Amino acid sequence: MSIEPREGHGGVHAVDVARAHGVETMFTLSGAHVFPMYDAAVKAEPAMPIIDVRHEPTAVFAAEAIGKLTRTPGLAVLTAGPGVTNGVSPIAQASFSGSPLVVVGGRAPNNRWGSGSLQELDQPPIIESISKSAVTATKVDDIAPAMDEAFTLAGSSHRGPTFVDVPMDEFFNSTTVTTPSAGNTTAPIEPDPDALGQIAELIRQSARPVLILGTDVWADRAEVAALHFVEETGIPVIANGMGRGIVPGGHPQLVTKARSTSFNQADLVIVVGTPLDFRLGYGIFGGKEGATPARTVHIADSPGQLTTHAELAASASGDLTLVFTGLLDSLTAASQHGRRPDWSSWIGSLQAEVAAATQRDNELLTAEADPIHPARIYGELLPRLADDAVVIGDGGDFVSFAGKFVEPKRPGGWLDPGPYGCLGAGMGAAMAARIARPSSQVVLLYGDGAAGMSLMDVDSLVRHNLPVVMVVGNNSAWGLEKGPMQWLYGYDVAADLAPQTRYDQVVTALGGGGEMVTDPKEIGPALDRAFASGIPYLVNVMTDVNAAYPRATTGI
Ligand SMILES: Cc1ncc(C[n+]2csc(CCOP(=O)(O)OP(=O)(O)O)c2C)c(N)n1
Ligand SMILES: [Mg+2]
Repeated sequence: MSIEPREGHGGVHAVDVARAHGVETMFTLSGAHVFPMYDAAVKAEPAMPIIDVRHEPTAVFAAEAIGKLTRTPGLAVLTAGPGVTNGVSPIAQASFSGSPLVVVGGRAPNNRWGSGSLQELDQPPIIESISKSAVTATKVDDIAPAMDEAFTLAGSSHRGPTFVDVPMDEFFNSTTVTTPSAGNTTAPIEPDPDALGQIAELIRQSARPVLILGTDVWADRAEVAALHFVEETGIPVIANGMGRGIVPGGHPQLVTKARSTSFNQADLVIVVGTPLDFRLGYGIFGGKEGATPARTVHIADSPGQLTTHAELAASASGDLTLVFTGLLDSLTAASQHGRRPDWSSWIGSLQAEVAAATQRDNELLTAEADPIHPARIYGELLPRLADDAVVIGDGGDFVSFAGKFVEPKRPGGWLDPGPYGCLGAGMGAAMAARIARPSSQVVLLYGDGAAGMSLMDVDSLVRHNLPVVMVVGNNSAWGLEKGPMQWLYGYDVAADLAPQTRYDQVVTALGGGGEMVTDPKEIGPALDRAFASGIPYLVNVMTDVNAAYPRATTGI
């Protein structure tokens, strides 16, 4: 890719590079330090849409979610000082989730540096530890190369956020630029064939293997190769993060509902594209009551992602499509010599467990309880979800229930808080989903606590005509903190929210629609009205604060 020589101010060059890297939308909240970005976006041909929000985290969460959904880096533009520091949590989330994201910061002018001009803050040192790179484009001529590098780095495995700030005087300066670019990403990393051979051998020897597919399988565009591998080998699968939907919900090899049995009884667990963190028992599977734990294999999209704490039987890193095809080739070559493993009884026992769990789930999904059990909301939502729906979780227990009940039919449509667990990410993600998937349902599942962090940005949904359906599981509490505090201390504090707050009326006041629901039978019709409304619409369901999520992990 090469950009024609062009005369213009710094913003023109920054927007040119962003567009060359596939950026279609800019997310921002105004500040004079970054006006050149707006001027360039408005005058670009065609103009680049600017989605301006009411609080910077929403802009950065939106850009991060564009990265997650489209696998092309999203772009957020933050004004100097407080604009940039308001972006810290979402940038950290992008780092934890491996989301491709470029953040452009305004910066106090060079010609005043050290004299105390407005918002004079050296920002890269603040962002450095939560990004792949954080640099200042010191001169107008540095802007295009710095942006080009930021996009290439953000979009290359292991993906993540990058940051470039530009001194205001240089941003407004003009220059002529020709930017050579190697393209969006660096070359794919070839996995080591010997490592793949070793893993294939472990799989062949295994009587009870389980494969875990995580976010990076999607992020690395390996979902087709992964499903092919799964179907060719017959291996049971558990999905994690954006790995959900790669093996479609209802597939006979998807045993997420038999998660604990799978982990406890497996003799080999192969984890692909996700860290061995608290969500996966730190990489220790089984081994309870003197039993032998499973052997663990870790496969990552790049060497830096491989675990340093867990004991591994083998590991490999590199482009995940090459990993899956390499593993399958190795297994197929061996099975031609009559050594194809037979896991049918293992799969059969897990399927029986899945069927039993589905039966148990059904009782909760249809619960008539008063106050409403949060699971009933999912009982009503699931049959109304199209295969290409984008479902976003932002909250505590209410979102954990979503994780339990929603099994996406396609990959790339499930956005959860990820290992950073940052409340407040949902509104930006919903904005991004509406833009990236214009014809899909977009459903934002909000805990009432989480809703309070971003609900004012319904104003942005309305101004920019971005209809999404919001569903609040309103238990009048920070439920995921209230329960544990009760358990630890026998009392709780700082965990209650006002009873029956009318979040639906907040949305109505901001120009959307909504309604409150207290009767379980009314949830379904309310959701139908929400999907049919064509405006930002919030269904505010009063739920039972005592119906806590039955949690197996604490995150510690
Ligand atoms: C930014 C941020 N602040 C605080 C927390 C700690 N936290 C985790 S879950 C939770 C409660 C969430 O409450 P709500 O959104 O109402 O969902 P519920 O658990 O009640 O279903 C809190 C406060 C967090 N994860 N992120
Ligand atoms: Mg709550």
